Amino acid sequence: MATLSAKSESLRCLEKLLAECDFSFLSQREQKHFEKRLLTHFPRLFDLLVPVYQHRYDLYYHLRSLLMELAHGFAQRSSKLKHRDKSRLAEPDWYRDETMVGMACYVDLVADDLADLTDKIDYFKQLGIRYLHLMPLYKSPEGDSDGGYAVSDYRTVDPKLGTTKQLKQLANKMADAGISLALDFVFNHTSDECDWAQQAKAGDQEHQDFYFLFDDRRLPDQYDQHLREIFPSVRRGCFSYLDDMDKWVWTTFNNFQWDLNYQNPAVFRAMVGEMLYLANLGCDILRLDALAFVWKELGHCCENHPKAHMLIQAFNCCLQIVAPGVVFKSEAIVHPDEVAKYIHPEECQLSYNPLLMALIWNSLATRKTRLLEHSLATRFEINTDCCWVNYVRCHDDIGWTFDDGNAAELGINGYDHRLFLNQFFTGHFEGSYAKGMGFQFNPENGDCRVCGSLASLCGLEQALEMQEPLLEAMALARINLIHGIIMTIGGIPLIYQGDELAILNDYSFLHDPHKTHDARWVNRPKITPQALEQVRLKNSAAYVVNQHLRQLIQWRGQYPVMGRGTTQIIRLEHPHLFAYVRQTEHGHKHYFVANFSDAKHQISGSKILPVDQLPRLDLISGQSFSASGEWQLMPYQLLWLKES
Ligand code: OTU
Repeated sequence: MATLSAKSESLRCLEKLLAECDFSFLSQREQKHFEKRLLTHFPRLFDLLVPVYQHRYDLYYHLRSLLMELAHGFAQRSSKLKHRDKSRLAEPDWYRDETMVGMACYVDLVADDLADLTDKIDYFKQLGIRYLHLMPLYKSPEGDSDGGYAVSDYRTVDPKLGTTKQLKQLANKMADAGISLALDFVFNHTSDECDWAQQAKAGDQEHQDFYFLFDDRRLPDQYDQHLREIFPSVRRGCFSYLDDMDKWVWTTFNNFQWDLNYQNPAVFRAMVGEMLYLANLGCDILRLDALAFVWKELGHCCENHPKAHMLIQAFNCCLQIVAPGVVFKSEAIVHPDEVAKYIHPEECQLSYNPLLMALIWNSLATRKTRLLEHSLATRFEINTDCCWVNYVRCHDDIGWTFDDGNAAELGINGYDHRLFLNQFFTGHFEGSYAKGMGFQFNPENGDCRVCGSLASLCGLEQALEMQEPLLEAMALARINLIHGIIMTIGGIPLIYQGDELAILNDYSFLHDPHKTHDARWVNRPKITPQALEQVRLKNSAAYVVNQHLRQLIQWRGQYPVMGRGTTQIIRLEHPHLFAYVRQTEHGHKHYFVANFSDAKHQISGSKILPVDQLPRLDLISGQSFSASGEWQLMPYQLLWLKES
């Protein structure tokens, strides 16, 4: 009866806390509602926080402050959002809808500011976008702010972009247009200009305890032995020296991004406050930035620690109490075994799918599908209440996060293969069509990642330079193929700004002293009116890609199997083809076959369709395919065989 007694312990604790807390700022009705939520979720929150903070004599005090934080968050949640919470609770898997298609963009790269973006909502709506991730738009340091991921104040919109009021208006207008808003919850670190960091610099002990500050290198040296270097070209190791304080501070990323110390429960409580503030702005999805790093312990690699999971679940629990209509999206760009561990209805309902992303690029480089098929066959399936976010490009670099074991099973040496992929996508491999740039080369282990826009990595930039129509056609076929896969394989497709226009690399960052050291800016282009104009020019690259994407989105939205269905990877064992099937619980099926090579390939239909099936229509080519036939796939062709 261990769980029963544990539960009663948590409820006893809650009873005491409630007796001490003054919620008079809530109406009687609201108090009742809030306490009901607490009764349901507090036991779990308690069970998560007690083991994490058992070393703290003052945990009870922190729980009381946390309860007050939650109550304030609840008080500040508008009735409109509470109403949305109610409907989401009635349909908790709303994000699995077949019409869900996402896009990620920077406010100032697609518009002048928030007000201008509000006027441009129709652009996204017309394209079929149902969720928009706005890259960090909070106050951050002038100059280099890691693209906004160094947050100075979570509660202030970057004045260059507008005001909080405008952000709320935008959220409202987006909701009216049926578009969900995703915002970043950057909770692993703050900028060194954040109020907490400023107070720490001024000598305030309470705020120094918000970070990992060290008087000398003794502990940093011990930690460093086990840590991976994320930005090795910024500095070696994970700590930065602070001149003014004569101390070392933990900085996983840039020197100006100070890691928060979650061993201190005050940090958890404070960040819950910031999280609820963001939720109450009216966002639907919170993207948990760099979530793998939030728990640090000596002797551990400090990524994916079991306590990181407990913390994230605890954050989610707080969300269930105050803003249950909001879901978490995991940004774990780590080993696939570890990515999977963040995905759970009580942890992160959504997760980027970095394995699919990396292996799609791998298949384009090698023209082979073995690793893609072999890895996804066992790794694609996740909790059915959760959902992958499938993407091919984002604002970051591409990291080759496949499993070396899976590669070895096919006779591929993971280490050597990554070297090849970096060579290929930076255009250094003979015959490569890709024009990418290396990112964060680590001289110690040869590790490197790749940056570049979708179009440039697919060969469009090279083809246009060479003025080779055939190469251009191939590049466009590659783009269309991989857009087709993220649209159909199961989960929410997430398009990256400019990819709907086949925008090439933007090298202007090389002349900006605040950006030149960070090659990721090559894939953060400004979407100019001229770029948008391209779409009108029939047969321009932008036109071809855009038309295809629109068509895919429209088809996707027509078939429930593209929403709340399941995916099965078909073990074709064909060197160049990749196939999967989507299925509803009623047995409706759509089949997909992709050719990852620049040559034609054949396969017999019976390898995909059961022999007793009627011929099926391919939505994309309009041709019919039967189980008894030999199917011929053109270079980079994708078949979408709907039910007849
Ligand atoms: C995230 O990415 C953001 O997406 C980046 O834009 C930020 O710079 C960074 O966090 C810091 O806020 O290192 O190169 O999963 O790969 O979290 C990208 C591990 C990053 C990291 C990922 C991080």
